[in-house]
Amino acid sequence: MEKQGAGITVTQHILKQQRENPEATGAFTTLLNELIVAAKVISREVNKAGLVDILGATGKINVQEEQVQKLDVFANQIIIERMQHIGQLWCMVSEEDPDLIGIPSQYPKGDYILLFDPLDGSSNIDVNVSIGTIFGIFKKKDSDSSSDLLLGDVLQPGISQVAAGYFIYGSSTIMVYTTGNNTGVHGFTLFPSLGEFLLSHENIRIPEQGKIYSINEGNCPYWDERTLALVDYFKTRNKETGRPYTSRYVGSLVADFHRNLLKGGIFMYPADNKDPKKPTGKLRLMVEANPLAMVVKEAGGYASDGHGPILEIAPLELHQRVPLYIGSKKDVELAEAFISGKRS
Ligand code: P6P
Repeated sequence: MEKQGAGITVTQHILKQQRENPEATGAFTTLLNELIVAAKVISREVNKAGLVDILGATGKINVQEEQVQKLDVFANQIIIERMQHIGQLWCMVSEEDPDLIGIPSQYPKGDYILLFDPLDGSSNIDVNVSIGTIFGIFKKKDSDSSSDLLLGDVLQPGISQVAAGYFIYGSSTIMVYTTGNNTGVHGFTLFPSLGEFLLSHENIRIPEQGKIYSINEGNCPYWDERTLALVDYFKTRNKETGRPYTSRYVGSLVADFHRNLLKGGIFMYPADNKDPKKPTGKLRLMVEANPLAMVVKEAGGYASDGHGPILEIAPLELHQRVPLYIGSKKDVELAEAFISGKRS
């Protein structure tokens, strides 16, 4: 076990990447460092949630028509309050808020747009299952410099993200992020005694093919024939293709994604006819699928909506939902072949 004080902090890692990027101005470093502070505050609250009255639901419903947990509200407020004054953001997008979140006039604005799911998996908060924060960062389009907050500035395809990552609040608090352009995917573990994230997973690469499939099989009555055939494929015995796969499903996207990123495998949340208002599945393009799609692509994996790359979807609205197949490249390509009808 490395002695406590050793190890590269995430701040040192970000600064090193800044030095290696000739166009870097330090703005991005400031942004990421402040987000890390917000995550440390959320981590502390999540870890003591069982001891204070911050468990349970608020009795409110969010724009996703989901029960709002007290920790959801806390996490959302912490990120907004910490990030709005750093002078690097044009605006923010939160899963918890229906509209764009502007920067109050007393603070300077910047060119970055932060999109986030403040506490993903919140239905697991009260049962001590890992939950997390997912984030993606765009640069504002070089549209006219009007100070108007334009949705067009934000509705960019995931391929335009300049960075993405997540924090997992579980047995330990881990941060995983990438700035793309072959800089790799790197993981850092929070040492509470130091208050620092130290490099623990350098240059994460996802296995090209896995042995794990993650999906909520309780939804199978609502799937179409192609989805049923795909899931049945992973469950069918076939020695040369290493099947049946093992089923692992926590119900927290960040936890299921992180396990498959490290071990290999595929996470699926297909379109279903369970809720006529959500025909394209439950997960959100802008604050969940796009950030994780950037991470997995940089780690050698792939993310699809069943017909093509998640990162190439031109968003039409802020809280657009998409079917999500994400993980090991070969497994996701196979899923895409089933869902698009190229194979059965
Ligand atoms: P289901 C959590 O509420 C979440 O948004 C993701 O974290 C998770 O992958 C998914 O929903 C679980 O949904 O329908 O399987 O409970």
